[in-house]
Amino acid sequence: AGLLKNLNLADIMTGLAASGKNAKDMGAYKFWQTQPVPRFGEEGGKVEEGPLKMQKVEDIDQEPQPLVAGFEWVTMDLADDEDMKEVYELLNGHYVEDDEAMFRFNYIPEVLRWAMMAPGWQRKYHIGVRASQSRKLVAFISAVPVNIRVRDRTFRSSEVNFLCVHKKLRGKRLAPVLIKEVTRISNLDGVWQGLYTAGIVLPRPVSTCRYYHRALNWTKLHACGFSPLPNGSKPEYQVRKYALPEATSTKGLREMQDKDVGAVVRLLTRYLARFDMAPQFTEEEARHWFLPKKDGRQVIWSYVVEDNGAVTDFFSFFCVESSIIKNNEVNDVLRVAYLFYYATEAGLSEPRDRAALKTRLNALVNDALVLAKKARLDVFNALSLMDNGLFLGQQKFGGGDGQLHYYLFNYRANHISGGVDAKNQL
Ligand code: MYA
Repeated sequence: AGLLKNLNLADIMTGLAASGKNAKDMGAYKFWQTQPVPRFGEEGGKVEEGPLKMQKVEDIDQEPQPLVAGFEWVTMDLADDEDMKEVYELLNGHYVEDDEAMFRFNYIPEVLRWAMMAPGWQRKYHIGVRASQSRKLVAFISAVPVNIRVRDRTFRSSEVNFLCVHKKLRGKRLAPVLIKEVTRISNLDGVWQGLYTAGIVLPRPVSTCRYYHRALNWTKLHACGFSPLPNGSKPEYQVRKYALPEATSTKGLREMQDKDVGAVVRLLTRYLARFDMAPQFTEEEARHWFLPKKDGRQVIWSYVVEDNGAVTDFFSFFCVESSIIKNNEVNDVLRVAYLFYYATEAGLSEPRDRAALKTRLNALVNDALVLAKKARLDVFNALSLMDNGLFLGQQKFGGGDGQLHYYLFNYRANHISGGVDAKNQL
């Protein structure tokens, strides 16, 4: 079993830095030990899955918790260019970095809008904190609604992302206040569960994945310090190793269009049913998350294979840039592709034919690499989830040192093992 969407654009870098080193005893989680999340030390054995705490909307505070003097709550208007610029600048200066500060995310407004203005979004979930005098935006948290299925139960939850506190205000317990506020707003809407990912260890991951990277433009990755030259190798050899064909190879492959949305949702729903945890997409959501928009910079690429009028395969990837920083100066950007959802009839045949699935996924992902390279992306990232173990090795992805932990808020679930380590050995 595997899971889920690697949507949390935020955590690629924290992931690189984490690997469990942040774990502490339960008692040391002063905030998290007060929250409805499973505790460390209670793992093992099968538990009954479901909400940890039941509440009523009438009992939820109508007003936010007051902030310390000098700060005030605001909701940001991401449709407004000025507000968008402020969120963009806060995140770019203060969001997730790698340990050596070599790369910093460059979240262009197109990506922020895609991630935070998904179907069902409401402005009240774009929560900011301003310094009262300077009016400066100093902290932010956001959520979009998602229907998440864990095994055979589906529930609505708030998918929380872009939690960020200005570097000068760190360590002042502002993050718990932001988390409580997004919880309160969700609760007033009758939403009692949350979904989030982080590179750091918190009580208590429902699943943990590893990052894998596949060079598309090795020369650039090497020049900026992302890819080392392996001992005994030569640059020409690395370039040859990662070379890709000029054209895709799958017959019937084409860009996804609006007319494909229904077929893609049906195929994806059947495919995702094979995993223990997955979002459930409506057509409106699939249109938002998958259909490439041609105005502005492209964020998402999606392709289908059409065979005799039927959609038999689907894959998608999105791009988030990272600034390459040298001597505190931004010299260039790394264009990073992230494998998003995919589905194929090859995984759905009865009886299950793993060899056929492996062959098909390798062909599709190889085409994804070709298309990402054509789009001038520099590296292709994927996580150890879904059926990725069937192609990561063959497609020359290398394991990164980062992990990504998946969390559920107010929902107790048995551990879900990642696709690669469990069944799909590389
Ligand atoms: S993950 C990305 C998080 N952002 C970054 O890493 C950007 C760079 N870092 C920062 O901006 C700050 O360091 C942050 C913490 C804001 C992260 N998730 O205010 P503090 C706990 C959850 O003194 P600061 C993403 O966006 C920490 O363990 N908790 O700390 C998903 C401690 O609690 P405890 C975290 O460093 C976010 C407390 O905060 C995280 O100034 C999902 C310290 O607070 C973290 N990533 O600020 C949020 N980092 O004492 C949860 C630290 O117990 C959503 N902490 O150890 C839950 C679901 C809610 C919806 C429910 C609906 C019903």
